[in-house]
Amino acid sequence: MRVLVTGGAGFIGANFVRLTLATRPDATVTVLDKLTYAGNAASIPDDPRVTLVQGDIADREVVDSLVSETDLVVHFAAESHNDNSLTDPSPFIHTNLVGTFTLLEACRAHATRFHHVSTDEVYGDLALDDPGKFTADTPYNPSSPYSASKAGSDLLVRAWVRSFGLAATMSNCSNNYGPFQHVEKFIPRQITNIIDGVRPKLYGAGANVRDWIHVDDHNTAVWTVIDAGRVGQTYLIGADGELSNKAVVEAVLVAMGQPVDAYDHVPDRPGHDLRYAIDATALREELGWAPRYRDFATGLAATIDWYRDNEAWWRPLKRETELAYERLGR
Ligand code: NAD
Ligand code: TDX
Repeated sequence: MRVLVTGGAGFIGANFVRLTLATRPDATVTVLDKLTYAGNAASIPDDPRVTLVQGDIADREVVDSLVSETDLVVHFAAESHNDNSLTDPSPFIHTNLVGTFTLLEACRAHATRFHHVSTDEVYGDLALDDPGKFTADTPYNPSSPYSASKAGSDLLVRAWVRSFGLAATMSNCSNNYGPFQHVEKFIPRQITNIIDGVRPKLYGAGANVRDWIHVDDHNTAVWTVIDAGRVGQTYLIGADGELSNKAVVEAVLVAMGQPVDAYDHVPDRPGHDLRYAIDATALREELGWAPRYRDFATGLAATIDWYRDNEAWWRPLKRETELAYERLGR
């Protein structure tokens, strides 16, 4: 099976490529990645079954040619960081909307199977005391330019399924953590700050809740949906991992042998979503998927070890990332 992975040099995509090589002996993988600030060729394993093509998913010619030679497209490529979308939304519109449109058109032309990777942020946020969680029936209500552009990309996929009969599935996942995540994101930022002797930074009071899932569990779920999901269907992916940001910072500090209160509060993110929570019942009951990492502390400890052991991977990104946060006062 020839698999085209867009964004395969990014966090989740690179872990997906690794999982695919390890579990699918018949698969060959082509990664299409622009290698933006968030992409790193070093995240892709050196393997004869993998080819990296540096290119833009909004480039029609490149996309059409690669899609014509593939059996399955798994679409991870995106501008993915909320904070960046508040500073400059423009690349979010280009990649998440025009890029997804370009892929859809190529898949339509070549009748290629498509899987679209998306986020729970398209549903907006929940109150802290809301007993409910997001389901596939929750109305879209995105808050940031990032989540609005992802919501738009989801709707494009749905339209291509309905209007053109595209064989596509979709998944919306909660917050991922694990190896190869850019140090701009919450958990790796705090781990690498502590390694550098810098205090972690908590936005606002830290009451906001995220529903954490290990990246490998996200990716086994993506393969489950590709293998067994119904075409045209959206599956929500989550592992019942709700934690406040304050609880996460404290867990990182304790796991790294620091005092539990050795962090700073910094100004809050504008429009900051309060709480995300996924109801993954359909995925579990209809498709029989279950997460392997059921305990956040275990997954977090492995992730901390990975950042300790792989400083050469993240060190070149750290200074520039922190300078950008400094400019935002965060
Ligand atoms: P990331 O920012 O780590 O990686 C994105 C990758 O896409 C990078 O390698 C980048 O170079 C590439 N890319 C960006 N623009 C491109 C373009 N125009 N053409 C080709 N490649 C381009 O992101 P991630 O955290 O790995 O997220 C992957 C996907 O999963 C995204 O679609 C995101 O919305 C979704 N998602 C992420 C999370 C999370 O917690 N990180 C949760 C749910 C869903
Ligand atoms: O230094 C920080 N301090 C802090 O308190 C950073 C970087 C973040 N935060 C907070 C903001 C969020 O409530 O931590 C939480 C997580 O922040 P991010 O890592 O930026 O993730 P989030 O905005 O929740 O979005 C992530 O999950 C959904 C991914 O970046 C998205 O791509 C995905 O769609």
